[in-house]
Amino acid sequence: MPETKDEERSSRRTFMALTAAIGGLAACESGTEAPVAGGPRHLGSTISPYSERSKYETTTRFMPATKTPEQASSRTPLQELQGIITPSGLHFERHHAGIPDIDPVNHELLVHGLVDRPTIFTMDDLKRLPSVSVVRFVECSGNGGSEWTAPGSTTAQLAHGLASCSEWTGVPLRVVLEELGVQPEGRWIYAEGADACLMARSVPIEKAMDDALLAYAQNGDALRPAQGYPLRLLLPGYEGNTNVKWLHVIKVTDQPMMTRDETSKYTDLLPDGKARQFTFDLDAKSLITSPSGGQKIADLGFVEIRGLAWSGRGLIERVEVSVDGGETWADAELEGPLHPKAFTRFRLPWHWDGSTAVLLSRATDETGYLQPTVDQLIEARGKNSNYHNNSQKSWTIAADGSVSNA
Ligand SMILES: Nc1nc2c(c(=O)[nH]1)N[C@H]1C(S)=C(S)[C@@H](COP(=O)(O)O)O[C@H]1N2
Ligand SMILES: [Mo]
Repeated sequence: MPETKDEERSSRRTFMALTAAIGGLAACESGTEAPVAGGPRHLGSTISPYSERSKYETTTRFMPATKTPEQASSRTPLQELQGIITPSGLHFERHHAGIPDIDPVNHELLVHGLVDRPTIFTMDDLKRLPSVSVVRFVECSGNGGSEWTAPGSTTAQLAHGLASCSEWTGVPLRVVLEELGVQPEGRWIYAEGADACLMARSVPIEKAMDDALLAYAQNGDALRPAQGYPLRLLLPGYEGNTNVKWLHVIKVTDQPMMTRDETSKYTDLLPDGKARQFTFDLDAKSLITSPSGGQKIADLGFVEIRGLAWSGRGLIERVEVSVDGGETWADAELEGPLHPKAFTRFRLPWHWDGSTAVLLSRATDETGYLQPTVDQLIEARGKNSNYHNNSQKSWTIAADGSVSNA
């Protein structure tokens, strides 16, 4: 189809022309090809109690070479996924002492400390209480840590795959705390997991009463064992570590308990020797997932630039994309419905003319905060810490269409 000057200006219309051309091709082929095995001429396989994905689909979590229970983390293949929900089987995993095998029949949650009525809940007790479902991301504060000083990760998965987004269902922690009666001196909660390291974190009571969730389901199904089955604390927007899995104790306290994971770890050492502590909120971040490192643009012409943006402080308000290394920016389209503290899908139609390009994205959240460049981040925090790297991520496109980490 010949292109007018008008069509050249609008990549959307170029795209329409493209699909028309591809559609015509396919129709023509199916009319002339001999029948192959499978398809409408053969009976398919039968129903099953639980389905697996197609055998032709092979995308997996990235597994490091060493995977002892203490050191285990796997990464979500963000560049392979669509929309905003991470399939449960591809949700990243991070655990410090392996995945415990917990029979929900025997699992209990003890809520005690500065409450009027200390109580032990079974899973059945919790499931009787008023419930909510919310779409929220979980991100390890170490996500992108390797990118801070040595931006060499070859794919989106390796660079930022310690982040995933699910629909979580559970009981608002507020409901339980109000039922039990928090005493006036109760200013913090201490949450502890039932795994071998007894992972524990302290959380301000304001967060506990705001959007903290005692989550027992993920994407409509029970939590996966790796995500904390049968119960986890979900603290939307807070650094991943605070989202205590295999949750079995909550204690209301008057001050933080200074656990290992909030003193020796998960603090950010600044250039002046001071450390940031209790840096709970994850700042706004965005990532182009396609085209991204390791991929190759097949041909000249229409390319839909796709990516994800998220902020621990609420809604994503705007995502801008640059194809010239940050010289000029265009607004990407955000796909609704938008959820606060959740992955937000952005898209921007682009016409690739075959020249080298440097792609970048930057997100602004509803507080007005703009995702920093890596130089701005280093200026603010130095190079001692590798937690909380939310800097802009670039991908370089070569003349042959191959994409690499710039
Ligand atoms: N009990 C317990 N909770 C835990 C952990 C753990 O090792 N034990 N790891 C934490 C860390 S560091 C992160 S980033 C998140 C990861 O959650 P996910 O494995 O569901 O992705 O869980 C947190 N909760
Ligand atoms: Mo983490």
